[in-house]
Amino acid sequence: AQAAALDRDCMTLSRHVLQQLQSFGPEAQDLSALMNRIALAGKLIARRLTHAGLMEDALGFTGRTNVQGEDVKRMDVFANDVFISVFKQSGLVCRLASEEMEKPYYIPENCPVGRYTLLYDPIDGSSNVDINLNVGSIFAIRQQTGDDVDQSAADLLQDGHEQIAAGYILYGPSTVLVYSMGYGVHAFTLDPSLGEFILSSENIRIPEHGPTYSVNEGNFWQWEDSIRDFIRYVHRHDGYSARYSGALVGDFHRILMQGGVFLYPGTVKKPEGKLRLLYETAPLAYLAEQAGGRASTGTQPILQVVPDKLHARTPLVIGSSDDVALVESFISERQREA
Ligand code: P6P
Repeated sequence: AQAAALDRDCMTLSRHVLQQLQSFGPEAQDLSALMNRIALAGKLIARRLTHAGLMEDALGFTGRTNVQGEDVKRMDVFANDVFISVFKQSGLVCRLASEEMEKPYYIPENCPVGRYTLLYDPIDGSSNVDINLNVGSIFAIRQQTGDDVDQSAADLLQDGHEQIAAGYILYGPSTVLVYSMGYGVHAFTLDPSLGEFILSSENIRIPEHGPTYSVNEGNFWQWEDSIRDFIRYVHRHDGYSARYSGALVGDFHRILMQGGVFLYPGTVKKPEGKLRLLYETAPLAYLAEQAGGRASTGTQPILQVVPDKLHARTPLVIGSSDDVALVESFISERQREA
């Protein structure tokens, strides 16, 4: 048993990535190093979050608004800067595209053979930071196509099948890193005493159905009728319970591990919804499909959506295949009546 425990403690993130990419050849080294840098970013952010309440300028707002028109919190800026610092000298990526930056950050002198771009939401759910509830970082890795001399990053405006890896870091009671490179979904728990992310769940599968529906019912009267039809259905039927934390990563992680469905629908005023495609809904959709679940806008798979701009938004219905299909059935029913 001791030997088994030691073996488990030795299954670190970088070893797991190399195992997954055995057939990839030299690219495997780059991707393993890249994932290791993401893990370093996660550790730096987790460390700051743990001490934020004890530091002068870690919590609260900066007074600025970001490209999304949202108030920027000090932790948003810190986490964004962490990813840039971690990758600046790494020689692993050419560009970083973030929710917190209007344009991507270019690192041309370090543009490697793989020509990777890191897309990320450095702190998702930052409204939870000041009340010590879970927040997360979401990331996706794509390969640059073309040389983007005008730095328009137009090659990023492609569908989610262009992602070669995706994942998130959940800063909760423990810090958990979840990723997939197309060979299943795997979770690692940070062992602070080792400073290593150790494999804790391998080949995670989303159950076909789950008891949770996760949505902000405060928007009930802003939605299309079809979403209200779905909510009325779950209210009337046993076996469903509502869970909503206001932070996407934690709400999705519950669905990934236990099944159910998370929704952030569009509203009549904002049919495209609130969540951003390239660094929120597409990475999570990649994971959901890798884990045997589904992710749709309500009418088409998220991974088929081609963004018209870097910060494009999509509605999101994600989780157990049966539960996503149930939501879609209410949407198609209303479309038939229209
Ligand atoms: P609402 C956080 O701001 C976020 O981007 C996601 O993490 C979360 O799921 C959603 O917005 C919460 O939005 O409108 O329910 O407060």
